[in-house]
Amino acid sequence: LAPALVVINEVAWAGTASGAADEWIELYNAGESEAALDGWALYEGETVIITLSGSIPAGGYYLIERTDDTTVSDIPADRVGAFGGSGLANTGESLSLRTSGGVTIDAVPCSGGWFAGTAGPDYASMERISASVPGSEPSNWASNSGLITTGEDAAGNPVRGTPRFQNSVSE
Ligand SMILES: [Ca+2]
Ligand SMILES: [Ca+2]
Repeated sequence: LAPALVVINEVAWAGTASGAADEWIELYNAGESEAALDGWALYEGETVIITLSGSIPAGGYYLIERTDDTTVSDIPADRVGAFGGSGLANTGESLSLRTSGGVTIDAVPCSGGWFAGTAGPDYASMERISASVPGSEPSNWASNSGLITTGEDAAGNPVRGTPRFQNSVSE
């Protein structure tokens, strides 16, 4: 069986202009078939920060919003959770995506600092450039350009990112 080609595709680790706790993460299925996510989880280090459910169609996106579904107010979340309570530290986290069997599908090791993205005043997300280049490669990530954005935050401001949409820096 070919490994699933689901990747961590975008990380809004700083939150939004509406609230620093309004973090969100996007997954992307770069494979040619639907991926079932039941039993999968996102980790910070060895700690589960959210369990996943449902599925992602081939070429589809999966939006995880922290706190509640109004983090990206005009786009429905696929999953909502507390991200382990303390959320994503602005100083960096080591993120990984693991299957129900505990197999690591993708890893974004940023415990020493995020590869891209900005805190206030822009709150630009960290976008992956290519799904076929490892998430552990720092040069495979860039801050949202601001030229292509989707969604609004809880206060109606444009989100500086592309939740549930192709990344602005995507090849
Ligand atoms: Ca939402
Ligand atoms: Ca995106």
